[in-house]
Amino acid sequence: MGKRIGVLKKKRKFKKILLCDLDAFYASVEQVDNPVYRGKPVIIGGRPEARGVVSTCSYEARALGVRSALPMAKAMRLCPEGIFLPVNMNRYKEISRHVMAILGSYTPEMERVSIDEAYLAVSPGEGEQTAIAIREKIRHELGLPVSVGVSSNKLLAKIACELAKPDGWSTLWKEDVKTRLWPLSIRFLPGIGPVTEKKLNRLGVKTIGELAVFPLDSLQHLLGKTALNLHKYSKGEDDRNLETTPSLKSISEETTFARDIKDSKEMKAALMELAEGIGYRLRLQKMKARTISLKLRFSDFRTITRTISLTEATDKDSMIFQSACRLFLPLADTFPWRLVGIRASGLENFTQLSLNRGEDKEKSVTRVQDELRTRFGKEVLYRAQRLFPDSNDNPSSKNSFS
Ligand code: TTP
Ligand code: MG
Repeated sequence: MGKRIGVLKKKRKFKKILLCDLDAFYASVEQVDNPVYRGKPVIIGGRPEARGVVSTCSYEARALGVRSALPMAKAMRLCPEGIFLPVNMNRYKEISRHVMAILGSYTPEMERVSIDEAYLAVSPGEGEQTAIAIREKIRHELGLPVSVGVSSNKLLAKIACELAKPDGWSTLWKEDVKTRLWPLSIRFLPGIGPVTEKKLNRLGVKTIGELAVFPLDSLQHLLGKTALNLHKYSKGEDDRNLETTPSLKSISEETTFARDIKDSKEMKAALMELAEGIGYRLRLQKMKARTISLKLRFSDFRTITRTISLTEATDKDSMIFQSACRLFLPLADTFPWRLVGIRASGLENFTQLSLNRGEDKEKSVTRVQDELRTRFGKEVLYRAQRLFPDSNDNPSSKNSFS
């Protein structure tokens, strides 16, 4: 009878959880941007003379004992041949936005944990294939290695990812707990830092398996409230939900001029740059905007906004630029201006059905530009109109804003 009840019991299918974490993130970005650094010990951090510490380092440097948070001076002693670089945060943030946009294109259920790490929840049958697809896409589009852990909860997905590093993916299921989780050091568990590790080690608890069989009341006596969670973790149990990021409502960019401007041509050049920035970010997020707003601040700090609704949602630089120009036209004699901004709202998700085939000329030029911008930063892009300042079509070649 009991067995028949088991058959009748509805089988619940749980979503699979993925943890994606880029490998040696800052160092890998530098290695992509500067091919001569590839395969070498690259160490990113503060200046040694200012008692700077290591932010991260490539796996080649890790092999020599260098680690995050180590004093830079010590890293130099350990690795005199190393390539030591400062933190180029703007570049890492730009790449991070692209990584997150790629991850977000696989599922709306995503929790961003840090600059290079996010949890995703996907349909029950799609864990492994999504992990493979994500790794290929990030490698292909950005040249970066990412490790992915797949499981049924956040804890096991995170540990699976750590076991797969660098540049790999793996699974860790509840049925693997005894064979694969229990032999690991307790340091793999969230909430166990060096202090807790020492306390537990003193009681002879070194592995997760030893923690799992340690009496809960003794653990509570030693560690207080955290004990219960740790005990659950040691059995591979974790009921934390994904804290998904709210969906994007608008994308805006603005620029304050180095000096107040009066020239409509300079304004249009600024609008073009802003439109390109917004178009790029829309395309990264696979979004199109239905509404474009223009924000103008005058020299006396008065600020106005004007808005236009489009008949068709767009992610094209030219359409964003033209809309902003239409909004600006009636205001062309309201100078001097201190600041200008563009906002794209009424955002809609769209799935790019075809990447290369059947796209118009503007689309294919834009795609190449986006790839360049992603790889080398926006400074690499010089549109023809900036290279040919005297052309009639060109409103202004001067880039007088910051
Ligand atoms: P992590 O993902 O912890 O480290 P990582 O990507 O460099 O290496 P891996 O994931 O392969 O172990 O952190 C992401 C970035 O955050 C890292 O590249 C640099 C920065 N960071 C610091 O600035 N200081 C730190 O102490 C740590 C741990 C990271
Ligand atoms: Mg990382």
